[in-house]
Amino acid sequence: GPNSAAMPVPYYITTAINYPNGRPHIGHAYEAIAADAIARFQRQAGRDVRFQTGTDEHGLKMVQTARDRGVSVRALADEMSGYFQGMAAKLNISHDRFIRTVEPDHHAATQALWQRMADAGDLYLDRYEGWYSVRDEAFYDEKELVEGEGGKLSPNGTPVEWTAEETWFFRLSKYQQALLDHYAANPDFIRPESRRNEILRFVEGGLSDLSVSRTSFDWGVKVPGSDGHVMYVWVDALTNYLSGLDFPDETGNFARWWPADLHLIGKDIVRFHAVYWPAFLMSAGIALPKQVFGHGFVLNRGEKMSKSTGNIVDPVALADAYGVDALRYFLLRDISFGQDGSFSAEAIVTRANADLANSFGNLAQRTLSFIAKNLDGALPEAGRSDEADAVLLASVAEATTAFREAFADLGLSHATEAWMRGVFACNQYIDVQAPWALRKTDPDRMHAVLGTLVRAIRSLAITILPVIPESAGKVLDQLGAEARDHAALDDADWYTRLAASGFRIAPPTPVFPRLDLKEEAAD
Ligand code: ME8
Repeated sequence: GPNSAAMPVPYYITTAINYPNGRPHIGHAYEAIAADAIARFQRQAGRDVRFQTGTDEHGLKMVQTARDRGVSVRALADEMSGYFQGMAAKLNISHDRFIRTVEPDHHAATQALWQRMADAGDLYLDRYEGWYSVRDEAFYDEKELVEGEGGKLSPNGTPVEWTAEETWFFRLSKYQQALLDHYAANPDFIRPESRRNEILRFVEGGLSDLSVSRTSFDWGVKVPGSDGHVMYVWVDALTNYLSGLDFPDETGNFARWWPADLHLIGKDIVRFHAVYWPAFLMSAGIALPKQVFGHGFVLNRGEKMSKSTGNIVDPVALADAYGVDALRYFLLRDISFGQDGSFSAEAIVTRANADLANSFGNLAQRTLSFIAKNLDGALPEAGRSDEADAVLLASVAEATTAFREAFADLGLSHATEAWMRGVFACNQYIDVQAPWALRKTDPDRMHAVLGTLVRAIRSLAITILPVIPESAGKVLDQLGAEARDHAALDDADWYTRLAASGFRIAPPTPVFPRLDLKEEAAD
């Protein structure tokens, strides 16, 4: 019927917007890469994807960093936001929108949201006295603080300072039950489970009203009708997810993509996304995002990265040294998604060599160069098939299906692990079938083996595209494989069509070089 024409279903995914008070580090790269892989996967699945990332440029941390460096806050924001945009370009991030919170439209959107919360009766003026961590840009209750060497610290171990000023408050306490009801009715709203439990405990413990404006500095979004007040940076930061869709215009992009399917963020900012944000949205009468996923932290050889220990690693330098796809593959394969994980240059090299260069790369290179050399690049003919061919193609189909199932559920490392099972099956097959030996003794059988491998390599390359888009794309180019979405995996006729087109495989350039550890990048 007229309604059955495949109308692509929208999918809106966002990363956190990063504080540009310094250059991007590997944690920022990790989040961007994970979100990008998910966005690419959903596009392959036929979804109409919108993917947003950006920089969060207001707040006291920016003000203080600019003061320390002796530059204007805007100059600091412009320079550092540029590095984040450069990182996204370098890492092959396929975002549709890079939002900066200094943009005038974002200010207007945030003021519109504020006005709705005011209209709902949820904002009131009072005096705030309490603890604030500039590093976390967060207020903390006395009971949450821990005693550190130099005084009180936030639960994240960051310094807190006593703050006392007149501010606007948001009636967060009013939303305690509504939030708990929402978590109960939507068990997947907060993932993974550990984060969900943490948030449940926090909200069950009672919510205080939230101070949502500041008067001691003016770098931020102005509170409408309240001279001297700028909004608390998290009010404006969270609103980026709406302003990127042209809110308060609720037609166009907003109508198409809101509510978001996934806010992908790190574990340290789940409270802002799973408590404050839904409460603001409820107050403003706006639908809630479908899911908040708090991924784990990337640690440098098991250590937390910090400016003071000087162990912050520049992801662009790492990508230059080892290749973008080696870095992407390593981060998504070696870190169990949702948990913390460790990284080191050695670990990247070891993983990329084992899985990409020696396994998948070698498989593609051996097969394609053999065809280029011995069949003059023509696609192998049907030949004499054997049960082993069907068994291999079934193992590969099983691996690619397992990849898709795990990936759709954000089991990114399990997905990649499943994919490798398909690669191993191919390498076993090629060793047992030994097509090079069949060239003289049984060319008919050789054709069947090579044709089976071409099919398997294409499926594996399409499947791994979201993780390593550039190199998997090159393998598919070498194979003449044009369609690259999930539907292409089920297209049984492509091989015959390609063969009939007269396509020839050219002598291939290796796509996955063997990596060596580089001294400079290892530190
Ligand atoms: O939190 N490993 O910005 P941010 C993995 N502006 N992820 C990490 C990480 C690490 N070592 N360090 C940080 C902010 N992240 C706010 C967000 S959103 C409306 C506003 C993650 O630059 C962190 O968890 O401190 C967050 O998701 C993102 O990087 C940006 O952190």
